[in-house]
Amino acid sequence: MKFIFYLFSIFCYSLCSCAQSQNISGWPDSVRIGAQFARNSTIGRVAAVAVLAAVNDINNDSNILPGTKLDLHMHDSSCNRFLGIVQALQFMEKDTVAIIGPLSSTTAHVLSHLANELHVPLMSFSATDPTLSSLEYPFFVRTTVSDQFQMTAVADLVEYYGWKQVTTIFVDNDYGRNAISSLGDELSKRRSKILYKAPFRPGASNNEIADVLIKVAMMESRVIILHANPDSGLVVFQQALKLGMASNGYVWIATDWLTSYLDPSVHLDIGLLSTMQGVITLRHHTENTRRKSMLSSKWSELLKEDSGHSRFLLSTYGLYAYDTVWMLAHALDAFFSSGGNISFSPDPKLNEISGRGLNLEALSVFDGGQLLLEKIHQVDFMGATGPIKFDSGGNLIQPAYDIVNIIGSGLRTVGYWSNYSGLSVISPETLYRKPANRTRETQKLHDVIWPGETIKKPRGWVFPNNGNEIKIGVPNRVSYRQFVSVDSETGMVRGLCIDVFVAAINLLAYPVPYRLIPFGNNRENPSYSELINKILIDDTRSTLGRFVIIIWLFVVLIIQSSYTASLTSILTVQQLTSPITGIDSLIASDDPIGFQVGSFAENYLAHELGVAHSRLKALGSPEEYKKALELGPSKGGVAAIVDERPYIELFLYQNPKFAVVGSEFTKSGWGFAFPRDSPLSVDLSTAILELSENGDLQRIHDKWLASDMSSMSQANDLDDPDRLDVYSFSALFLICGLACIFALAIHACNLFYQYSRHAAEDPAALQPSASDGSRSLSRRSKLQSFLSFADRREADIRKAAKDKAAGLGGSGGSMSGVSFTSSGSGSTTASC
Ligand SMILES: *[C@@H]1O[C@H](CO)[C@@H](O)[C@H](O)[C@H]1NC(C)=O
Ligand SMILES: *[C@@H]1O[C@H](CO)[C@@H](O)[C@H](O)[C@H]1NC(C)=O
Ligand SMILES: *[C@@H]1O[C@H](CO)[C@@H](O)[C@H](O)[C@H]1NC(C)=O
Ligand SMILES: *[C@@H]1O[C@H](CO)[C@@H](O)[C@H](O)[C@H]1NC(C)=O
Ligand SMILES: *[C@@H]1O[C@H](CO)[C@@H](O)[C@H](O)[C@H]1NC(C)=O
Ligand SMILES: CC(=O)N[C@H]1CO[C@H](CO)[C@@H](O)[C@@H]1O
Repeated sequence: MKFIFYLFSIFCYSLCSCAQSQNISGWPDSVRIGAQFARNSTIGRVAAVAVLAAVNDINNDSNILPGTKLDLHMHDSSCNRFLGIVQALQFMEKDTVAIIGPLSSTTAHVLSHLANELHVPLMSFSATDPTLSSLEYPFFVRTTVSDQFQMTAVADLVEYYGWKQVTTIFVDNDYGRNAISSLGDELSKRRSKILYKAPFRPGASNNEIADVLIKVAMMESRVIILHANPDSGLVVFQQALKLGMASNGYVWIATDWLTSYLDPSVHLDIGLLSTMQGVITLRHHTENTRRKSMLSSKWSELLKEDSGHSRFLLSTYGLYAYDTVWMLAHALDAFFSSGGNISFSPDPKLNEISGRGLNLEALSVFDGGQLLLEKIHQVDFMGATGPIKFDSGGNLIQPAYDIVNIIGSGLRTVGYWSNYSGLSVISPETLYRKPANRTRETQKLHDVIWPGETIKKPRGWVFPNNGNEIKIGVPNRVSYRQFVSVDSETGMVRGLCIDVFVAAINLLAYPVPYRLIPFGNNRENPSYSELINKILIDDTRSTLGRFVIIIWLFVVLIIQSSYTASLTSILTVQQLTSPITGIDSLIASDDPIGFQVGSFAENYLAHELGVAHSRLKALGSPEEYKKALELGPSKGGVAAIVDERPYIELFLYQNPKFAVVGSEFTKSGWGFAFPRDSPLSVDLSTAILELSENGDLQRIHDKWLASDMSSMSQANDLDDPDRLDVYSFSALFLICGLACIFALAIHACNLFYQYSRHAAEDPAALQPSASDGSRSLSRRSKLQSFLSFADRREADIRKAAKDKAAGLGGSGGSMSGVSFTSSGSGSTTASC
C-alpha cells in the first residue's frame, strides 16, 4: 500500500515538473515593454523611479514570470504631445507588447488610436480624463482612478457644505474640459450647478490667468474649483492672492494636482503655501500596504541610483506607476500560462501606403494583444496602493480620496471620500468591512480652516458687485389691499408682505439692492401663476443672455404669521342646515363654489380636486364674497368660497355671520417665491423665522390687520341683532314680572275678603285691647288683627292639609312637601 502511494507520488511529481519545464521552455527569456513619460514633470520623475524599481523587483522575484525578464525601454517625451506620438511609433516598430504611459490625457487620446490599431495595450497611471474610459478606446487601460470619481467627491463636498453654485477654473484641454463636464453632471444630480466655467489656455501667461480671475471675481459664486496642472495651478493661487481672492468668504477646492505637486517635496515652501491657505485639495487614497512601506523604506536608495542629487519623495502617482508594472507582469504571467506567444504580423493597411519615405511598414500588429488585454483586465492581487482589480467598466475597484486642508505650513487630512460610503472621518478600509451605510447623517468631515483663517463655513456666494438690483415682482392687489398693493396716490408699494420683506432683508448680513415692480392691471387681482411663470422666464433669459449678471426675480405672495398660508373652505351660517360640512361634501354637491380672482385656488379646485369649471365662480372683493354667500347657490350666489387662510380670516372678522367649516385641506407652504436654486431663499427664510421669533412678525401683522379687525368687531357689536345680551331677554322678564304682580294681587284680595267676612262674624276676637278707644290705636289694632288673621289662616290651611293627607292614608313626610307646593299659589309666585 505504502509502495503504491510512493509510486503514485513520483508519478505526480514527474507530471508536474514535466508540465512546468515544458511551460517555462515555451516562455521567452525577455519581454520588451515601453514606458513613456516626461521625467521633467512632478509626476514623471517620481514615476520613473517607481517603474524602474518595479521592474527590478519583478525580475528578482521567482514567483512571477519565472525565467522571463522584463525589458523596459523608457522614452522621455518632455510633456510634448508630438514627441509623445513619434516615440510611441518607435515603440511599435520594436515589437513592444505593452506601453506604460503616457502621462497626459491629451496624449493618451491620440495614442489610443494607435494602440487600437496595433493591439498594444496602453497602461496609463496618470491620464485621469473620464472620457478615456469610453468604448472607443478598448486598448487604453487606466491604472489609476478616473477623474469621474474625483469629481463625484468634489460634488459630494459641495453638497455636504450646502453650496448651490460653483465656479470652475480649468485648463482647457482634454484633461480639464472633460473632468469639469463630469463635475457638471455630478452637481446637477445634487441640484447644484456650475455657474461659470473659466477655462484658460494650456501654458497661459500670468496676465492671462489674472484676466480669467477678474471675471471669476465678478461672479456671485465664491466656491471655486480649480482643476489644472501644477505649473498653471500655482500661478492661479499667486494671482488670486494678489487680487484679494484668497480672503474671507472664498472657498477654493483644488483637485489632486496640488497634492501630486506638494507630496514629493522634501521641504514645503512656506512662501508657496502662504498663497493657498485654507484651500481644500484631494489626494488618491492608498492603503498602508506591505509593498508601500517596503518601497518607501528603500526610496532614498532608489533615488540615488536613478537621479543623483535631486531629492523628492514618493507620491501616490509613484505608487500607481509601481503597481502598473506589476499589473503588466501578472497579466503576462497569465498570458504565457494560457499558451500565449509573442508574435507580430504586418498591418495590411500600412503595407498599402509604404514606400513613401516613412518607415511605416515596420509597424506591426501584436498578435496576442487581445489576449494580453483580457489578462490585464483579470488581474487580482495586492499592490502597493491596495487591492488591484478592475470592475466590469474597466475602473479600478474601491476608488477613494483623502480630503486635505492646507493650513499654516502643512497639509492636514480632514476626512476621506470613498465611492463606497461618501465623506467620512473613518478610513475607507475600515468602512469596507462594514455594510455600506450612506445617509446624510453618516457624511462627516473634521473642521476645515477656510481662507481668512476662519472655521465658519463660507456662505459660498455674494451679490455681484455690479450695482444690479434684484427685481421683485409684487402683485398689485385690488381687494385685500392690506396684504400688498400699490398706493394710488403716492405710487408706493405697501402692505403687510412688503413690511415683512423689508424687515427680513434688513436682517441679512449683507446688503441686497432691490426694486419692487408692481404686477397687475389695477382692475382685478393678478394671477399668481402668471407671476410665477415670469420668474422662470426672467431667470433663464438672464442666465443665457448675460453670463455675468443673474437677476433674481422675487415674488411677494401672501404670508401669514406662520409664514405659510393654506386653503380653507368657508360656508355661511345660514347654510348650516345644508349638507355641506367640509370640502368633501362641497365637491360632492352641485353647488357653485367661489374663489378669489387670480388665486391658485381656481387651479387647485379644478385640477387637483376635479371640480368642474362651470361650478367655479370668480369673486373679486370681500363685498362680492358677502353678496355671493348671502344669495346662496339657489339665487345665483355660491354655496361656499375656497380661499387662502389669511384672506378668509380678514373676511370673517369683517363679516362674523359667516363661518369656516371643515378643516384646512392643504398645507403646502406659500410665501415668497424664488427662482430655483436662488441662494437668497435660504437666507431669507432664516430671516423670516428670526422675525417670527423676536415678535416683529406679529407686530407687522397687528399694524396692518389688527386695527381693521378690532374696529370691525366693535362696529358689529351694535348692529348685530342676533347677539344675545340682557335686552334679548326683556320680554321674558316682563311676562314673568306681570304674572307675579297679578298673582300677588289676587292673593291679597282673597285674604282681605276673608278677613272682612271673619271680622263681621266675630268682631271681639279681633279686638285685643277694646278699652283703648283712640282712632289711631284702633287703626293700628285693625292692621294687627288683620295680620294675625292672615297668620292664623296660614296655620289653619296647613293643619287642614295635614288632616286631609292623614285622611288619605299616605306617608306624611314626603307627601306633605308635595301638597304644600301644589296648594299655595303665593309661594310659587314668590319663587319667581
Ligand atoms: C533579489 O531578491 C533577494 C531576495 O529574494 C534579495 O536578497 C536581493 O537583494 C534582491 N536583489 C535586488 C537587486 O533587488
Ligand atoms: C524640463 O526641465 C528644465 C529644467 O528644470 C526646464 O528648463 C525645461 O523647460 C523643462 N522642460 C519641459 C518640457 O518642461
Ligand atoms: C503560438 O505560436 C504558434 C506558432 O509559433 C502558433 O501555432 C500558436 O497557435 C500560437 N498560440 C497562440 C495561443 O497564439
Ligand atoms: C461606485 O458606486 C456606485 C454606486 O454607489 C456603483 O454603482 C459603482 O459600481 C461604484 N464604482 C466602483 C468603481 O466601485
Ligand atoms: C447608518 O448610520 C446611521 C448613523 O450612524 C445609523 O443610525 C443607522 O442605523 C445606520 N444604518 C445601517 C443600516 O447600518
Ligand atoms: C525558451 C526558454 O525559455 N527555455 C528555457 C526553458 O527552461 C529551462 C530551465 O527551466 C531554461 O534553461 C531554458 O532556457
